[in-house]
Amino acid sequence: MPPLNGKIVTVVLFIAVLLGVLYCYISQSYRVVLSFEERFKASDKEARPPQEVVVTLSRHELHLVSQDYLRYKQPSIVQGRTDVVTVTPWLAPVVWEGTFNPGLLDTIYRPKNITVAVTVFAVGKYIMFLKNFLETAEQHFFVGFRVHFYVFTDRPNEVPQIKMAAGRQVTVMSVPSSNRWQEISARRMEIIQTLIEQKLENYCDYIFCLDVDSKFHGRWGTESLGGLVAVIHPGYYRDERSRFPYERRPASRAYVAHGEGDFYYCGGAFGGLLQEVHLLARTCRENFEADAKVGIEAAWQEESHLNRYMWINKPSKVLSPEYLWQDFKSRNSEVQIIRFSGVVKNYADIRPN
Ligand code: UD2
Repeated sequence: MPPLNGKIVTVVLFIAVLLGVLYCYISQSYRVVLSFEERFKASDKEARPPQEVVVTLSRHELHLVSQDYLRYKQPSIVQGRTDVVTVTPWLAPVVWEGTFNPGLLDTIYRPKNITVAVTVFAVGKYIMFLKNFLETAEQHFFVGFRVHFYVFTDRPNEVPQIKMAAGRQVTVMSVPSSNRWQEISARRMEIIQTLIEQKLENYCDYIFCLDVDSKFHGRWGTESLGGLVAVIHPGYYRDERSRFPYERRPASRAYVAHGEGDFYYCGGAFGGLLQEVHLLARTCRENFEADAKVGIEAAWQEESHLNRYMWINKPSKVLSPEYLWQDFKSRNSEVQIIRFSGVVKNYADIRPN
């Protein structure tokens, strides 16, 4: 073969290898940049996105980088809390005071530059709770991190002006009022789903959806981050599962049979990675609407649907009742700190029905 032909063959081979490498690279990246809609298009009732996508999107969770200058108390696997259970049977951590190192966690999450979205609904007279909620959130909720509060209200003019720290802001979104509190509470899933699709994709990493008639008393921070995060309801955590107020009618999409169910979770606080909460909100909304078509409203509206969802789609992190206590309850000994708590309210005064 003449030397010129040899050179041409080498160049062609080189280009072919280059194109091969380029193709592999692009097809890998494509999996990451699939549009949000595409990722979740094929959703039957409680389907989850393909495993591959979940893994790719959970990079915030999987890669935990510390700093070698950091000195902290030596961890132990033989000493620690013995009065509470700190892991579920599917090996998700249950977060209690004394089970984590806040400084270490903040050091791990700070370089990730995360943004946390919060949804809070203040419809009708519930606007009265917003000031306290936001002011105490500024003192305790993800202090030092970027937080964007989305306030949904029918009274935008009554939203209080709160001084926010750098990197933190409030956006007010108008929603219609309603003369049924059940509807206000239940409609939240649809609004959360739409917010994620229209505003949060490519902007926020995590989202927490919280009840407004509550306030913060202690740290709620990076220890609460996870794929799908649920909070155990303070009213039932010592009870047998037969006493949990799940929806018990088999005709409902929120149905949980006797003998089933892990914990009873709060409707007033849940969260996680954007993609996980999107799937949760969309599934609960679809199931809620399917129930409505056959004239069913689940026992505790979206809280019942959330409990059904979490029974099948196990939360990857479970927050103890420290993360949603109730002011009218005296503190049990295992609750060493109350971080967030529902205020005492007179339902007759504040609900529309
Ligand atoms: C429980 C749950 C709540 C929800 C409800 C069942 C907890 C602590 N609370 O609380 O999340 O699952 O049962 O539907 O787990 N709201 C308004 N205006 C209204 C009525 C409600 O803005 O007129 C919003 C507000 O953000 C409030 C939330 O809906 O925090 C839940 O309503 P609630 O606090 O009256 O429900 P509650 O106390 O029965």
